[in-house]
Amino acid sequence: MENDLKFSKAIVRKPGKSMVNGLTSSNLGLPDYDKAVEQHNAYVNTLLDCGLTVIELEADENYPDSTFVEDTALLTLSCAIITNPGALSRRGEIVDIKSVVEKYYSDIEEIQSPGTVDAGDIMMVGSHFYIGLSERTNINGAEQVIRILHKYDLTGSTVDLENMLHLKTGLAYLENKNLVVCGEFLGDPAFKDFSIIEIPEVESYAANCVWINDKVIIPAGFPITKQRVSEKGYSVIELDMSEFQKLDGGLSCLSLRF
Ligand code: CIR
Repeated sequence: MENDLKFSKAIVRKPGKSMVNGLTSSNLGLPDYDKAVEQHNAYVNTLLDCGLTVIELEADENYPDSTFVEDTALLTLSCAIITNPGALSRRGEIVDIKSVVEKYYSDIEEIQSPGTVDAGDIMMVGSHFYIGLSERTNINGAEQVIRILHKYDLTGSTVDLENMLHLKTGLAYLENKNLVVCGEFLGDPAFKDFSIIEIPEVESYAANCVWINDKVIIPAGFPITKQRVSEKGYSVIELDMSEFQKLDGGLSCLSLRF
């Protein structure tokens, strides 16, 4: 495995009022826009506290799920890959994201139909990228990602998903070989060489947490996760994510870190 990398920047997008029309399977009710804005502000402040420069984009009311910027691009140390989101209602999000990413990357690649990819399905572990095959990311899209990665001396492999929305709904890499794992990924031989931090089903939402420069951000209200991640020596920051959870969105989904 590679040396730990340090992120210096993050791209985020403010939630829009249209977020109430976002895709969801959660049955937790409609998100409250004002509360979501507050939670998003707290998220941005936390990224700043972690030492990142935050590029904050204005809300885009045309795309109810556009605050979940993570799905629109894969940002690696060598290149950026603009995805082709699996949900039709999200496909147009990539146009604006591409224009932002172009300011920071000279090597930009794009996934082409019929390939579809949501980058929430891609987990970076050093120079290797695990790509979940989900309802959003198909094999054609995953193979395009792997081909592109090879051009830049990076590697990728696929992981089958049964129930989760995205790969990182149930996995989070915390560097130093530490991997947060929940649900269907527990016991998966693909992850046998990691030091596993198991998240019980009752706290499954907290499996989507984020490592930023040796701090780990987890959603508030998940004491077992907090304890298990803290025990590994990380400084843990908790954020209230209730309004984004209503749209199946987790902490990683709200930013592109690079
Ligand atoms: C969607 O279904 O696309 C959004 N409501 C949630 C996206 C969450 N993104 C992620 O897990 N990377």
